[in-house]
Amino acid sequence: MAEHESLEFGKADFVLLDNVSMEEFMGNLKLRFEKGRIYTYIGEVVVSVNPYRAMNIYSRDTVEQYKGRELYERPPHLFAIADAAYKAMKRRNKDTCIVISGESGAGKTEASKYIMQYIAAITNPNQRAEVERVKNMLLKSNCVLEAFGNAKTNRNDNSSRFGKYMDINFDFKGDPIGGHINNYLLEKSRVIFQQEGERSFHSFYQSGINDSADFKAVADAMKVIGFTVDEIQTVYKILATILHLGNLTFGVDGDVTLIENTKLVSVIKDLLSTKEENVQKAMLYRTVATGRDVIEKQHTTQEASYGRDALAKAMYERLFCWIVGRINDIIEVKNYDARVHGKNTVIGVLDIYGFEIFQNNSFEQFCINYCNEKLQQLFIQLVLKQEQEEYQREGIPWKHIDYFNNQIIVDLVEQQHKGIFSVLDEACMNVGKVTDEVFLQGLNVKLAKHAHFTSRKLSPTDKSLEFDRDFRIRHYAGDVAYSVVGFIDKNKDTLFQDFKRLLYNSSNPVLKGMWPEGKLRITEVTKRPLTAATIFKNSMISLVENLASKEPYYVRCIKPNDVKSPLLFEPERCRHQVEYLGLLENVRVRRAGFAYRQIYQRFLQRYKMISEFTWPNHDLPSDKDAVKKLLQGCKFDHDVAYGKTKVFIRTPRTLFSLEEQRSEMVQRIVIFLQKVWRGTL
Ligand code: AOV
Ligand code: MG
Repeated sequence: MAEHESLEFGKADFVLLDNVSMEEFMGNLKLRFEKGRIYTYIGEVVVSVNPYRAMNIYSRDTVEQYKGRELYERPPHLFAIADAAYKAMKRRNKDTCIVISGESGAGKTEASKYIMQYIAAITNPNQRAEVERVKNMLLKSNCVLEAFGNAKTNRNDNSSRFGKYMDINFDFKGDPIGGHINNYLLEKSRVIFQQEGERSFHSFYQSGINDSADFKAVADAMKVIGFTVDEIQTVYKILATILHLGNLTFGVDGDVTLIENTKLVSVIKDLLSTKEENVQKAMLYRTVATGRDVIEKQHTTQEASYGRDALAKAMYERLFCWIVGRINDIIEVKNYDARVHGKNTVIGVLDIYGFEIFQNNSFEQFCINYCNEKLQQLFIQLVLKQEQEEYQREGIPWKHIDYFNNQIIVDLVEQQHKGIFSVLDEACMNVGKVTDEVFLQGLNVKLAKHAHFTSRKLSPTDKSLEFDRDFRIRHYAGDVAYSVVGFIDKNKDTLFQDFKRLLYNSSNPVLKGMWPEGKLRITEVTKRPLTAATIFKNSMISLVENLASKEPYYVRCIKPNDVKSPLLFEPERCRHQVEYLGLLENVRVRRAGFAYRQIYQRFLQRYKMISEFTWPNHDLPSDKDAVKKLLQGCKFDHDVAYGKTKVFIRTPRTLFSLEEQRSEMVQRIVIFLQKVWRGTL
């Protein structure tokens, strides 16, 4: 329990609630939010409510207050959890990770930045130049990735449109020596289409159009990270190409397909450092292998437009992955000899796109929401598992707490053969018709009886399903209707080989380097590359495996309202999030029933003054015996369990009582000492 806060701010840890009910939970959350206390614990989990205003709680001074302290010693804060993850890594030589979750706009990305900032601030006390360099790179890389991977959506002005997992590597002294970023499925369709009120990626607006201050920051960051002038120029050329592609239109003359605005082609060929005729040809023809023959087939205008859009999307996605790759080259751990210095350890920070529901939800939302299901599943497993393991390890009986297990939804999406991804992949491989409708029919057949799946066909009277081509999933965080339109295309994710060859044949070496597969001849191209769904699924499975192999720390973010207001706490919206995040269950498990636990020796350190057997020192055979004697003396014995290394206290009241006795004793001791000093005793 965080003791440096008065109760006027509510309970700093939800496990200290008198009753674990939704009402009390919400009451405490609201009270704290209104008092400007945006963080509250559930044991070691931080619950964070987005304040939507600048808070004066991230300064250097605050960092100092949290550095090296125990979680319960200071008011709840992200810094405390970052410190806990850092300490655990350093003390026990363990890899740890911080998993930040919550819906779109709840504050995940901001939280991840504060965590990084904290870690940067508390490390490298000796100011080693190499470590400073690494830290600077890690912080700067954020700025670049946000410019290229974030965009304004109707839920969040700075919404992450990719998933990001960043490892920070530390040497045996606990100083950062490098890092690695994994990025997950960028929502590239945004390049060619945005819903009303939304924008494309920030990067497009920083080409001197309006966000020019940001442009400078990004350009500077890229320079600092070590991108060459040629590389930076190529980046801007690619952005410009994509913008021009958006204006390219096609027409027909007789049976010939042609580009209407040929001037643009000339601009594009300069940007891509290639020949005009090459651009023309790639836009209007595709090379196909039929048996042993290779022929050139003219596009219809429709195919040409499709190709153009696919090119724009692919160029952007490739650019993004290339940027991540370049950053990784630069920040990867170098010159570290594990045989000399021991294993280097890692803190991973996960910041993904949050659960989202839009007016129109497509393949991307489906993937994003599946990703959130996976993380929720991990939370359920680890938070319960850890707790269970701790009780087991300490030899304390454990009682099961009921909670909604979303494994059923995870299976609905990813299960072999029956899952939605499998049905989608099958539909894509269909020899006959390959359409979104075929996919929907497949779903209707395979998932007709699934409790979390429905569609117009399966529930014809359901008014909430507006369109024939919608299916709906009952997610852990709410119902979402997805339109199947575009699923097949987005899943197949094809880019004509002609475009790859076009880019590979550029005389700009940076651009050429991004498209190595452009050197393949049509006959050498793999016919069935992995689908987008399969790639995403595999990456999620390995992400979860990776997180599960580390000691996890959790930040659960809550969005207080939908209008980005700093003062508004919408009770219904918040209650819904508390519900689906399983926070109440989290509290219950945490208290089931031990609200508090402490290693014997530390417990004594804190409370030894309240018992004659332990003050100032005890002569019992072990700290465990001393704690037993102390608690028996206070008549709290019935409320505690003695584990192998820790004492567990069931009800918060006992802890309050101990705290009260402690402050009384401390006061008496202080008065006594004052008397001694003044010589009045
Ligand atoms: P998200 O990462 O959870 O959404 P962000 O971290 O981008 O959400 O937060 C959204 C906005 O809320 C930020 O741009 C800030 O204006 C504000 N905000 C969040 N946390 C704080 C804070 N601690 N202090 C002040 N303002 C804050 V998404 O990426 O959409 O899932 O895909
Ligand atoms: Mg974000």
